Amino acid sequence: MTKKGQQAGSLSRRSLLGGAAAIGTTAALKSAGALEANPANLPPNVSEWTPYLGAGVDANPYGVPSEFESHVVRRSVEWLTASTESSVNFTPLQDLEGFVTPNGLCFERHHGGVPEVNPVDYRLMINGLVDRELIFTLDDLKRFPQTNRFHFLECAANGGMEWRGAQLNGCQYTFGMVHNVQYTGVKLSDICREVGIKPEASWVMAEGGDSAGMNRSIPIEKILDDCMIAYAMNGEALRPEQGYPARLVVPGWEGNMWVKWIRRLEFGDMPYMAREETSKYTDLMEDGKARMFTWVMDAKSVVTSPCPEKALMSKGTQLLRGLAWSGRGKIDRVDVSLDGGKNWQTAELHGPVMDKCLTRFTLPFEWNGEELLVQSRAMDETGYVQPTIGELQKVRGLNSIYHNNAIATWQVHADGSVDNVRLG
Ligand SMILES: Nc1nc2c(c(=O)[nH]1)N[C@H]1C(S)=C(S)[C@@H](COP(=O)(O)O)O[C@H]1N2
Ligand SMILES: [Mo]
Repeated sequence: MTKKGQQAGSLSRRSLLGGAAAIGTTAALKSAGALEANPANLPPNVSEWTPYLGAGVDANPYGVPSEFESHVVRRSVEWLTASTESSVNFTPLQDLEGFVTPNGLCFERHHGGVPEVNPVDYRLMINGLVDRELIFTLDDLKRFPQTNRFHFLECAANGGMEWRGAQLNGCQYTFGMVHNVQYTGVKLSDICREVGIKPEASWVMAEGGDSAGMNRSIPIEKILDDCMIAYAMNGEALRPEQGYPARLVVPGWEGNMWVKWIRRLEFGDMPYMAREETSKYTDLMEDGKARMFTWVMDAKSVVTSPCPEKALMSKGTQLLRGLAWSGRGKIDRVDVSLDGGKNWQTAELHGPVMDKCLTRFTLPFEWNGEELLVQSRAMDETGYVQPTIGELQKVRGLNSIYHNNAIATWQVHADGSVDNVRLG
């Protein structure tokens, strides 16, 4: 077993996490006031906020979280990308409950910054092997029949830094390139009916309106199956970071294909071999060849508490929390181990358990100060079982970056603090 950081050479925990390193530790919680209550506010006293009128209804025309939740934010890792415009940040999974990611906390990944798209000037153009090449306004899209679906979006690079050993000491940094919202929009099969697809059309090239002009090829079967153009998330307009005013939704498939600020769909009869599916988002194997078009995100899970940011604060009964998901369908079962994979217990799944959607699980356990090696293992409705990193590396070798869905291990120490470690 090696500890985080050991294989990362000069990468110290401090430099990786900066100010965020202490979050979740006893010291940080103390300084945030979370542990040391003011006795004057406690029963049977009248708390200081009780005798006075509170803020009025106009204080926050658009509501924001309590100031005591200000540590619940997206975070980025400085050395991961060259600039903020071509960068990524991470969802604070360890601070969320249920299975919905709040819009302001959805991780962001963009290759050319967030464009400011005026919805009045927004257009979606359809061209290529169709009977009628059409250009839709946003209002046109909103006149189509509507579909509402919860789906996770995971970047294929999620956990990519962990292939060769535990590096980033946090649930947020090792698993946070995933979010899960309810999308409202139009099924692409309905748009296809409107434009009429020629029989020889077998691929669609989806192109973004950002400065990266990011594009991907998608097989027509997937387009007709469950892809959609979304114009809302969690009930409100898409956030600019997530592709306002419209993005492609490709359920269960790698996040890179979910083209944001979508401006064009071209129907063709071959893949377009775009940068993002040749140079990037391919998996380099041991023999020097790269796997291409590895679209589906296989079953994966993470324990969100305890985790490096969520130390155990007391002995006795604890409630372990986690999230599981699969790009192949519904989560069927999640098992949890507290001893590094020797013994497993089945966790409770909190419904609704939906297709290609995050599923919350919990498991109560007793803790009396002993060291734990906490793992979770997801199984989906196809029978697929989340692999160990050893099993994954046997097939994939050591060159991979993308598609790491291996079981992770959190080591809980006697003082309740938690580290990301590599077993095996
Ligand atoms: N137009 C455009 N679409 C894009 C990107 C981009 O840079 N430009 N990034 C892709 C990548 S790599 C991912 S993982 C997802 C991230 O979606 P999010 O920002 O909503 O998390 O968007 C994808 N769609
Ligand atoms: Mo991505």
